[in-house]
Amino acid sequence: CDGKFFVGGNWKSNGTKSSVTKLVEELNAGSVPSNTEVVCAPTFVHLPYVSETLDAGKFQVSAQNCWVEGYGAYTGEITAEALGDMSVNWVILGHSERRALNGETNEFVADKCKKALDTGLSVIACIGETLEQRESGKMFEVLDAQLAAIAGKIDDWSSVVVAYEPVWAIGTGVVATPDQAQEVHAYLRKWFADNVSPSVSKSLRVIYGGSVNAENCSDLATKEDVDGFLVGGASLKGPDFLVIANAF
Ligand code: G2H
Repeated sequence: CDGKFFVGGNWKSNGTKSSVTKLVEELNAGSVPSNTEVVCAPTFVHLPYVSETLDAGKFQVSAQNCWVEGYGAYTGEITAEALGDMSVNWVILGHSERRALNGETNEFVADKCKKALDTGLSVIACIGETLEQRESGKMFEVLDAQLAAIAGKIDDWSSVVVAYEPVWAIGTGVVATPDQAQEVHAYLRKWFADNVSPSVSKSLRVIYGGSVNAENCSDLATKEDVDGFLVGGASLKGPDFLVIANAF
C-alpha cells in the first residue's frame, strides 16, 4: 500500500514492573527505520509508564481495548476518551482473544471502532478465521462479515490499520506461510476496492499477525500486500521485536 510499514507489539496480559522496565530500556536502545511506524501495546496498568518512558521519536503506544461508550457508569471499563486524555493515540480492537473469551461480536467490535475513531484514536482492527472455518471453506465469508460490520459503521478509514490474524496461527508457533498470508491480504485489498473504494484499498495498511518472530518476519515482509505485522509473543523480547521492526 501507499502507507508506511506498520509493526505493532501486542503485549497482551503480560509484564511486571521489572520486565516492562527492562523491555522499555531494550527498545529505547534500538533503532527503527524511517519507513516503519512502530506501536507498542502494553496492559492498561503499564500504559502510563510506557508512554512516558518509551522513546517517542521511535515508538508510539496503543491500548489493547476500549469501551464502546464515553465516560460514565461502566465499572471496570476504559473509555476512548480516557485513552486520548492520557495521550494514548492507538487502540487494538476486535482481537480474536476478545472475540472468543469475551464474546465480542462483529457488531460490537464495529461499534467500538466507530467510538474510538470518533474520539480521535487510531484503530488496529483485527479480523481472522479459525481453523475450522478455513477448512470448511468459510474463510472468506467470515472475513467478509467481520469487515462488512465495520464498514457499515465507519466511512473514514484513514486512521485504521487492519490486522489479519488467522486464529490458528495465534500463539501457536504455526505461522501462516508467506503465500498463505499474501493470498488473504490480496483478497482483503480487493474487498476494500470493491466494497469501500479504490483509494482506501490503495492506502489502507493490512498487517499480518500470528506467530510472527525474528526468524520468519523478513520472508513475510517481502509479500506485496503484507504492510506490516501485529506481534504477540515476540514483542515481549526487545531484541527480537527490534529485528521485526526492522524487517522491511
Ligand atoms: C496474534 C499475535 C499478536 P502471537 O494474536 O496479536 O500474537 O504473535 O503471539 O501469535
